[in-house]
Amino acid sequence: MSMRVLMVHPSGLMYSEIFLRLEPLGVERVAAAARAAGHQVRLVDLQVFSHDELSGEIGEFEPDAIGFGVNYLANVPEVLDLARRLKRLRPDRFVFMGGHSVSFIADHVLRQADGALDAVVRGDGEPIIGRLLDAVEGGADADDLSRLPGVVSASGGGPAPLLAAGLDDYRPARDLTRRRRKYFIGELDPCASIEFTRGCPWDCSFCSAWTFYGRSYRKASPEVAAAELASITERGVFIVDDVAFIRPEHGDGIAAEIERRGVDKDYYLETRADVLLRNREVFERWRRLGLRYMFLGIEALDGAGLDAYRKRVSVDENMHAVELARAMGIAVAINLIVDPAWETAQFAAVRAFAESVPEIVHLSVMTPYPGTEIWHTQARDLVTRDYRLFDIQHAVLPTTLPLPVFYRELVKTQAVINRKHLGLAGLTQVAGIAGRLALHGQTNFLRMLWRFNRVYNGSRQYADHQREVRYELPMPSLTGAQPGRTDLYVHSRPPRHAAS
Ligand code: B12
Ligand code: SF4
Repeated sequence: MSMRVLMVHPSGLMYSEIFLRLEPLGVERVAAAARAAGHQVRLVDLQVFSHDELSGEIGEFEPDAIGFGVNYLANVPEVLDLARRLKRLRPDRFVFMGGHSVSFIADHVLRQADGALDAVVRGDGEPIIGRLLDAVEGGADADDLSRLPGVVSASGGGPAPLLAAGLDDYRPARDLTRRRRKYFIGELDPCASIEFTRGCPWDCSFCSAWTFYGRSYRKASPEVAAAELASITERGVFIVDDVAFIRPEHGDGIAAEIERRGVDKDYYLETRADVLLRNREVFERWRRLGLRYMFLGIEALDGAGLDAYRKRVSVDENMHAVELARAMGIAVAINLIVDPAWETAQFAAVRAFAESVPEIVHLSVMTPYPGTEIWHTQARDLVTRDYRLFDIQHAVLPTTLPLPVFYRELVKTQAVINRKHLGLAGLTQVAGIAGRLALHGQTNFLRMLWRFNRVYNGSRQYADHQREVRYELPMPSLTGAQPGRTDLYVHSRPPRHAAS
């Protein structure tokens, strides 16, 4: 016996799709585990398929179960509307969700779905998906489902989610994602994604990566990671780890396997300044293997800001890391967090900084998410709970500047940064890259260059606040005080052997 299962990844957000669109790795991994449990699985990624095409797929495949990946709060309204429509069409079909964001607000989303959603899976999907689908196939009701680890149903939630013991058991079901040539990041076009490690041992106050995994840290074995890389057809590879190469021996181990197999790719990764400085040789080795782009979460240009975010690095370390990456010939993107309290002087200072360095400077607006510490300490002031605005491109906390002026300053700063990269100096280089990619039929990068001015528009961002709100985030627990660490965790701390 087996079920027909359709896994669905929601649409991309306009504000992130300018620079990149990436394969839905989490959904692919859950799909692989469902398939290994004997079920027939298909996958539709709404980043590259339309809602009409999803309906067509459902009509043809007639799935018994439909599972949505909800890593992003901003996607919750779309997914809730889809769940309601699908349930209306066939009430006996099992509709469920899983993923990062929904894990923190499972009860709330279930209530908002008003019966259209049968279950939410919290935490890692691989260890539980087989048991969940088997239970559904066997006729489990809401009570039975709520007894499965990490599963929340109308009857509530039962035991804590299971933590996958390691990352080696399932390879993402990449064969199920169609239109793969639409996945890209900048000029890595097309681009696949891969996961070498899961979790983060730091504890920044604005981030939910560490709370999701209970500060655990798991690694794929170098042999398995390199074999997976070798099986990827795309030349570009985005390493999704929150902080790449924390453990130098792990980065070296994978590098050795890549060298042994002669895998030739271009890589993009994200890491921290202190990790880069500490493990410089590993990054140099990866540079030789094809590491071309690096995203560094610098977050603030002053010590007070870094302390407030509990980043645990100094301004000096941050700047040294940028210089080091630059000297290695790696193209660096720096992230800075925009505090809604900023006035025009702070925006001007960031513009001056952005123009003084060759790096790409990316801005994200400080946003309290459920699962972060600042959700408990700062969310009391939220000016909106509209899910769609929780995409770190909108201000959901009160701004010191009038909101339209805040967006004008934000967009002006982003435009300066964009002009710098698409300005005269960069244009010849960019034209060369775009031309080369177009010759190979890859036009994602080219299209990205034209989209910026259409998408980044202060009036449009302000207008986003005026839309009718149908779904809102839950009220935060307004303690104002710092919550206990473990109270924020989706996964409790792993047993010793799993953490290593
Ligand atoms: C790669 C990535 C992206 C990619 C998206 C790729 C894609 N299409 O999936 C890009 C770069 C586009 C992206 C963009 C954004 N991202 Co992002 N992203 C990540 C990152 C680094 C890795 C995700 C990943 O692939 N992980 C590996 C896979 C295997 O894990 P997973 O997806 O979590 O899946 C597991 C479980 O969640 C669960 N699961 C997942 N789906 C499903 C579905 C079902 C049915 C079930 C049962 C289980 C299940 O099982 C999986 C296996 O265990 C995460 C951080 C992280 N470590 O997870 C941030 C993260 C998810 N992103 C974040 C943010 C803020 C964003 C943006 C809003 C930022 C922005 N404005 O640019 C945008 C919005 C994206 C959008 N909606 O279009 C935040 C989420 C915060 C929040 N609470 O909402 C995170 C946690 C980063 C952080 N440190 O804060 N992101
Ligand atoms: S911001 Fe980076 S270092 Fe800090 S907790 Fe999140 S993933 Fe870890």
